[in-house]
Amino acid sequence: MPDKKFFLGIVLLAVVVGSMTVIAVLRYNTIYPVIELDGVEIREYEGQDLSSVNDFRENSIKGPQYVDSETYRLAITGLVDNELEYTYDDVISNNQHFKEVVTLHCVEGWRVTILWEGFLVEDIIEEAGVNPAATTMIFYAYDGYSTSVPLDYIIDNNILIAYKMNNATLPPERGFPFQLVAESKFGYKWIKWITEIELSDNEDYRGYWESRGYSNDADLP
Ligand SMILES: Nc1nc2c(c(=O)[nH]1)N[C@H]1C(S)=C(S)[C@@H](COP(=O)(O)O)O[C@H]1N2
Ligand SMILES: [Mo]
Repeated sequence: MPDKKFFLGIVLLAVVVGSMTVIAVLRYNTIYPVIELDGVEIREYEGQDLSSVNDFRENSIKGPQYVDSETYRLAITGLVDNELEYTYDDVISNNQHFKEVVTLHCVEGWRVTILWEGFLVEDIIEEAGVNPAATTMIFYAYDGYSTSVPLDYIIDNNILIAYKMNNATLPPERGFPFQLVAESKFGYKWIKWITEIELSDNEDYRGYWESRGYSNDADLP
């Protein structure tokens, strides 16, 4: 019966083509996962071309972290008059917002130019009352990562903590809720998923990559 063989052949072909398509789509999404945003990201700002949220290479020490904005707390600790804890909404509603286009350069050789929106680190720590002995800010993150920068660097350069990039809320992959915009420093100072800011007098503190051989000042050449 040639009809039956023909029919079986068609079914077999459909199954093979179908499963190959499914495998291809799954593979593509694993290699190039498309990040979901709360809106359409802008790709140009005041005449300047911007990179995309998808142009970063994901190489975080433990992969993307999924932080719950309801239970999230940002702690201000160390050499301060009062240690404080803020919720996500506290940070968003109690500080003046700023926008700035800044390029992140990773030591691996790639870079991305992004419109960042956030708050001055200086404003966020102000209420805690910084002790004059503090010289260093140590940042800790949800994935166990840490890094540090001089307090003067933060103040003199109006360094921001971002909660939006290219007009969209930071997605989990890019550091939700907050990433440090460590302008003029290599990417490993741009800590994502920030949970704590410690004021310290320990200028020799070494963060995750710094303690593995990367320079502690991380200044771009
Ligand atoms: N919490 C945390 N922040 C981090 C990292 C990390 O592994 N964990 N990686 C750093 C590095 S090396 C770079 S280049 C930037 C951008 O990394 P991304 O492309 O993985 O977002 O995030 C920085 N912030
Ligand atoms: Mo990096």
